[in-house]
This record gives sequence, structure tokens and C-alpha cells, in this order.
Amino acid sequence: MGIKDRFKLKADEANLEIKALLKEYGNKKIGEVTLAQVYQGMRGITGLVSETSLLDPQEGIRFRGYSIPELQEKLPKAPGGTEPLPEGLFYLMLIGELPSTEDVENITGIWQRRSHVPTHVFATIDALPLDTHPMTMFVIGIMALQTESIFAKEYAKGMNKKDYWSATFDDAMNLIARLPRIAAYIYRRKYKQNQHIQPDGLLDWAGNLAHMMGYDDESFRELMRLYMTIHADHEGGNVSAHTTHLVGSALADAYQSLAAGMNGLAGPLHGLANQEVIKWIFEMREKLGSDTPSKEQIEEYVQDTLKAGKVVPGYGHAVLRKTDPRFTAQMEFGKKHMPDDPLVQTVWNIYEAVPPVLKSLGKIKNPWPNVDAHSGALLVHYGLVEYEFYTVLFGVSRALGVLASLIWDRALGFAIERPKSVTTELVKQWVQGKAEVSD
Ligand code: HAX
Repeated sequence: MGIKDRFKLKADEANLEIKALLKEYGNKKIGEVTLAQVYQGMRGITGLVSETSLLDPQEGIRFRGYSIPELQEKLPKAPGGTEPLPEGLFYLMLIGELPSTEDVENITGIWQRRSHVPTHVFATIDALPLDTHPMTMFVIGIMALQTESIFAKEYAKGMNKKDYWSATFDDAMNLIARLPRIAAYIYRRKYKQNQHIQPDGLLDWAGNLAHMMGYDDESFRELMRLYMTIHADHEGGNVSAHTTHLVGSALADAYQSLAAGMNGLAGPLHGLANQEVIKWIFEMREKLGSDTPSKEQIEEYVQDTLKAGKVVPGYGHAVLRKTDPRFTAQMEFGKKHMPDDPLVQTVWNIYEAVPPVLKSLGKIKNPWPNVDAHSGALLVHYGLVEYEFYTVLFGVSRALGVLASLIWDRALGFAIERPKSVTTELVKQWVQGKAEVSD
């Protein structure tokens, strides 16, 4: 049975289960909301369903119950490789079960066959000035590709709502298949004098991305497989996932929804932090005139950053309260492939120096590193020094999770999202008992 039919069976089962849950427990309260939460980023309010992964503040992310080390062990690998193939993670997020090697090969085949990008997408990217940020090019590339949306075409013809999931499934598969080509095109256009590289029909999805960017070292391909797996999803409330879901809830198609999510990922408090980390380290090295700053020098530089009213990029998290296991997975990769690299060692020294300084401020809920604290140094090791491009790599990976979730949203028939907002004027009346804030 193909992955689409398998998904349909799972979705039918889930629909029945959810119907029964809502019938019996629909009025059961799931939490309370404080005024502080309303003003401060809705932190901790449970208000979304996202089937693909769940974030535990202490343990980190679990994809359908599996932690990152478990996935590194259990997901199929490329021949001779040791890192998981992101195709396998996509299968797991979508179907809820670990894939076989054959399942993963089938997805690689589907994405290979659907990877053709129409020429107008490249022409649209080419129309942008060369100094345009790669994330802007990426979002515009995705929007140019929206001409291919099956969902948009079928909706215009008058599609039955029972078929929304099917058209979204096809859009998601086509879009994921094409993203590596768009990303590599942006990279080669902006940084490699427009010298483009054709895909290799024998490579897996992440391996092909590495190849088309011009990196054919096998250990870089392994890094891309790991990178594309660990960045794919972080439950539903983070900005890129939530935005994709929110925009999709209005029945915007997969292209429009993903482009919206990618604009959120381009914020420096979210995905863009991966470029900010390397920029910050490069600036520190330049200021100190040393490629191997001591822990004391790092501590001083952290203090300078804080005094200047800036955040220390790569540290802190809205939900996590421990070192991010995605950081640890990358640290393990570094120890295996490049233990003597001075930049990678600096990242490890920063890991020792920063948390005590952040803890001493007393206000930061999580002084530990997140996923973005490590990724850049590994990329620089292979010569990928163009840090403004890093968030595009994050985006290609994040598409796996948010689009798998969008397919589930459609299959479960989720409603248009529309929470209630209030004004401070109403809040002032409410605290005096003169008005109600609920609808
Ligand atoms: N450096 C300096 N100050 C920090 C900080 C950091 N790394 N992390 C948090 N703070 C500050 C906050 O700005 C806030 O200050 P104010 O009260 O003065 O406004 C205070 O500490 C409390 O914040 P918090 O509750 O601990 O953290 P939030 O949930 O509000 O924010 C962030 C979470 C990730 C946005 C935050 O930790 C941050 O800005 N980190 C640096 C940027 C970063 O690495 N972002 C990537 C996060 C992971 C991700 O999404 N990757 O894509």
C-alpha cells in the first residue's frame, strides 16, 4: 500500500477516535488562562493540536514518542551511513509508525520524481537583487511555485471538503520534493556566481541538497541528513509551525501556508538565530583578535552583549528548560567528525561559559543552548561560511514537520483558527468587576 492510502486509513481511525473523545469529554477544562499569559506571548496555554511531535520541557522533543537518540538508532540510514534519513522522519510524523527501509526508499523515489521546478520560479528569484536576504528569496520562490497548487485549482473548481486532505497531501509532497532545488538555486545564485548543479537521481533527498549546493563530501551529506531530521518539527506552538497551521486554517493552500511559516522562521528570535550565532562568534573573534577565545574572554563578551541590550543568540527557549537534545546531537556529530576544529571547540567553550552568566541575571527561564547554538559551526567546518543562508536550510527541514501537520489538519477537518482578543481598556474594566472578558 502506498503512503497516501496508508495515511488515509490512519486518518479515518483518528477521526473516529477524536469524535468519540469530543462527545464524551468536549466540555472538560484543559487549563486556565492568566492575564499575564494573555499579555506575554500566550506561554503555556494549551490551545492547539499537533500530531507530529510533542515537546517536554526537561527531555526535549519527541517525534511520535521517539527521542532524537532513539531516532538516530531506529530510522533507516543511507547505504554506509550512520545518520537517519529525513524521509523516515517524515513517514513517522505522518503515519505514526517507524518506517521500513523500503518505505523510506519509496518516499525518496516519490520526491525524486516530483522534484522538477518550473522555470518561472527561477526567473522570479533571478529578478531579485543579489543582496536580497536568502530567506526572502526562499519565501518568494515558494510563492512563485504556488502556481502549481493542486488544492487551489481543485478548490476553484468546487472541491468537496472530504477531499481537502488529498489535494493538500499532493501539494505537500510536491513542495517538499522541490524545496532542495530552490534552496540550492538560491545558494549557487547568491554565492557561487550562478553556477548551478543538476540533481543526482541516485541520491536521497538531503544528500541531493548537499550535492546541488556543491558539497559532495560524504560526511557533509551525513550532516545534512542529521540536520534535516532534527530541525523538522518542534510541536505546534513555535512561530513557524503555528503560523503555517494558522494560515492553513483559512484553507490557504500548502504553498501559501508554508511561505507564511517561513516568514516567521526568518525572525531572529526563531530560526534566524542560527545565522546570528555565527555572526556573533565571528564578531567576538574579530574583536578579541583571536580564533581561540578563552572562557574568561567569552564571559566578558557575553556581558558586553547583554549590556548593549541584545540577546545572546542560541541560548534560551520558550518551552525547553534543559540543554536542547538537538544541540547535543550536533555536539556528538562534531566530536565524531571534527573534534579539533577551533570554531567547534569555541561553541563548546561558549556552552560552558554562557549558562552561568545567564543564570546570574535571575530572569532568564532557560540559560541552556538551543538547536541554533551549534549548527553554524558544523557548516563552517565544511566551508559553508555564508551564514545568511543558514535559515534556508532550517526552512527546508521545517517544511517536513509543518506540512505533515497541515495534511493532518485537513484530514481532521480542523476549524479556522480565531481566538478572542481584548483591549487594555476592557481589561481595566474587567479587573474592577465592571465588564466580562469572555465572549
Ligand atoms: N540572552 C539575553 N536575554 C535573554 C535570553 C538570551 N539568550 N533569553 C531570554 N532572555 C531574556 C528575555 O529577553 C526576557 O527579557 P525581558 O524580561 O527583559 O523582556 C527574559 O530573559 C525572560 O525571557 P524568557 O521567559 O526566559 O524567554 P522567552 O520565552 O521570552 O523567549 C527566546 C525565548 C528563545 C525568544 C529567548 O530565550 C531568546 O531571545 N533567545 C535568544 C535567541 C534565540 O536563540 N532564539 C532561538 C530559539 C530557538 C528557536 O526557535 N530556534 O529556531
